[in-house]
Amino acid sequence: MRDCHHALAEWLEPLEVKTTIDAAGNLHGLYPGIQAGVPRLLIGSHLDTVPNAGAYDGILGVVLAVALLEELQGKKLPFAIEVLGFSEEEGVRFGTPFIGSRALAGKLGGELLDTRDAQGVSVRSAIENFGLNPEELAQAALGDDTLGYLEFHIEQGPVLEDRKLPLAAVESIAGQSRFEINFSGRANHAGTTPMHLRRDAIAGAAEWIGAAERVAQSTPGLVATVGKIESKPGAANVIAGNARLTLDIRHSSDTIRLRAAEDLNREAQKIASRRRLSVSSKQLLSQRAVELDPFLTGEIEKAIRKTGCEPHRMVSGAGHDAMILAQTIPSAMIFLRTPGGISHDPAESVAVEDVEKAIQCGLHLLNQLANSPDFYNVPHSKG
Ligand code: HGY
Ligand code: MN
Ligand code: MN
Repeated sequence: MRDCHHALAEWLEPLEVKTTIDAAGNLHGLYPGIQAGVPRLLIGSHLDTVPNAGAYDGILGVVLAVALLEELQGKKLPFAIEVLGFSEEEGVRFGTPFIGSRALAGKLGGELLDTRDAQGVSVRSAIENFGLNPEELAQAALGDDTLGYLEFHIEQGPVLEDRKLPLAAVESIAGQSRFEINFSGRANHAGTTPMHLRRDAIAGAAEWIGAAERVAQSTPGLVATVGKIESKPGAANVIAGNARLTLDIRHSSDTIRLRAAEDLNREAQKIASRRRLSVSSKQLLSQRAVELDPFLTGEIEKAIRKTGCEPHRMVSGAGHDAMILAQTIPSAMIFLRTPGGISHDPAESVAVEDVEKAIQCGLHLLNQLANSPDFYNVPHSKG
């Protein structure tokens, strides 16, 4: 993250943009407007990613923001532009996502700061270990001079490729729930324990994973993923006494998502009691679905059209920092096509021509907003 901050600072320095790091580790770079004191438009995305990731998820949105400033070639707009690089969006280390952007929304507080990683290090300690001061988190919260937030991001799915389109305007982001589910049974000898006397935690977890897949397959628009499973003691000749796994469940309707989460938690209890196991479920996240700003989304469609492309509106199945900022300021997203629909994997890619289109779209969008006084005259902090 430090190297990433240094690289961005070097790219922003020739644009006379000084970078700062807030108490949550987010990078900020302010490109001034035509005069001091004008409100600001935020453009950015996250700098962190997932294990064995691709090279574009998150970081592309930050580098595109830098590219837009370069393309302005010193031209100043009626509003300032603040480049944002969020510190922790994926939730890989602490299990719960959007830690950086929640600081801007003024929601990085007590319980979340005490959340611990696999080594028992809390978010608060991680902030201190990075040389930052958790007591200064309040200063990271957005001021009321913020007009809105734009995030360029790869689609991470197959839709744009299927439609042969380079860009899309995102109208909403699906809600997501994350759980840690713990099955406990009785470790025992793999050779001497008859099948009917076993309390096999992995076998119980496996039955439940199958149930989760069947619920998602039979519910249109629902996705359920068990991405991580750890078992103890983890030896080939020992029946597992414990199996700990994660559940990630998403849908554009909160009602359907929450009902499916309830059903799956109930199913875990049923499977556990039938197998004389115990099971616990810890909710790590319940993030509601978020509508993005209709005015900005409309402007994005116009800007996409000006690049000579047909604008496509779509729902994002992936979560983004925009869903946190959208709770306080008008927020909108532009998707870039993901070749092969592959993401969260080294095969993740973008087409150079699509990045070029995204930069053109961004310049049209800035020009449209600069010529829309009712956009920049009144900061829209939703409060
Ligand atoms: O998991 C997601 O939706 C995103 O990659 N943070
Ligand atoms: Mn991601
Ligand atoms: Mn992302």
